[in-house]
Amino acid sequence: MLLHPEVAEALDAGRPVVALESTIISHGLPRPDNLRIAREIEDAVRAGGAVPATVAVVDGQARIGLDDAALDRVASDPDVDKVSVRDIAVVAARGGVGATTVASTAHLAARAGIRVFATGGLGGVHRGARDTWDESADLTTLSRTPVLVVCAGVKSILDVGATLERLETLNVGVLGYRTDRFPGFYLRDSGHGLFWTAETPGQVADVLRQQDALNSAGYGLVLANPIGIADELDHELHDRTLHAGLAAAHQAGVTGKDVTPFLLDFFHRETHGASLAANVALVLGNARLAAEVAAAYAS
Ligand code: PSU
Ligand code: MN
Repeated sequence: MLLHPEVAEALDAGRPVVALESTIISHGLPRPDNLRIAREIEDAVRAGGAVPATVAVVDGQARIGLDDAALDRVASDPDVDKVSVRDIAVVAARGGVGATTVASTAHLAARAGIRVFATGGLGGVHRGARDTWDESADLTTLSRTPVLVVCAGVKSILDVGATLERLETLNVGVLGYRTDRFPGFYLRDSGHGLFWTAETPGQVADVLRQQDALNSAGYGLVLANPIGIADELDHELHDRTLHAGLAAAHQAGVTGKDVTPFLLDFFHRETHGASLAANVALVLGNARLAAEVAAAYAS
C-alpha cells in the first residue's frame, strides 16, 4: 500500500483522517462531472477538519490518498475496474487500475489504520436475492472490519429490510444520525425504523472508543445520515424511476457487479439530473459529518 504523504503524516500525528471510496467516482457518478465532484468531496472532508484519503488501485498499487493525477485516472480512465475485496490482489498483480467499493475501501482503510470512512450509499441485499444470492460484499466485509461507514442508508433499488436484517446477523451496528428512521439514500426515510441514534459527532466518537475497548473481533459500524430536507428527491419521481429502472435491468439481463452501476446510471438519466444533485448533496453531507466524527475521535 502507498500512503499519500499528507495522510501518512496525519496518521502518525494522530490527526483525523477520513477514507473515501472511488467506485462512486468511476461507476457511481457520470463523467465528466465526477472528477469535479470527487474534489468537492475531499474539500468537504477538509472543511470538517480532517484529511481526505481517497482509496484506489493505480497501476497495480493500492493507494491511500490520491494526488491529482491519480484522482484524474480513476475518474477518466476507460479501463478502470470496479474492485471489491476479492479483486484487489488480481488487479494489483496485473498492474491495473481499480476503483474500490465500500468493502474494499473499508478493508484497505482499516489496514492503514483509518477508523472513519464516508460514502454515499452502502451496498446491500438486492431485490430477488432469494433466487440470485446477490448480496454486496460490503455487508460481510463490515462484519470483520473495524471501520465506521458514514452513509445515507441504502438505495431502494435494494431490499432494505433484508439488508438491515443481515447487518444485525453480521454484528454491524447501525446508528441513525439525529433520526430513528433508516434513510433511503434519495429519501430521508426508507420506511424502516432504527433502534439507536446519535445526536452529535462526539457521541459517535464515544461509541468508537468503546468499540476499541470492548469489540476485539473488529466489527464495523454504520452511521446513517439522511439527506437534507431541501435536497430530497420528489417521492413520486423516485418511485416511478425505481420501478422503471428495475424493469430495465431485468430486461437488459444485467447481473452481478453491473447491477448497481446500471441502476445508478438509469436514475441519473431518467431524472434529468435531479438524482445527481441529490446524490452530490448527500455525499458532501456525509463527508463533512465523517470529518467531524474523526475530529471528535482524535481529540
Ligand atoms: N450505492 C450507491 N452508490 C454507489 C454504490 C452503492 O448508492 O456508488 C457502489 C459502492 O461502491 C458500493 C458498491 O460499495 O456500489 C456496491 O456494489 P455491489 O452491489 O456490486 O456490491
Ligand atoms: Mn452483487
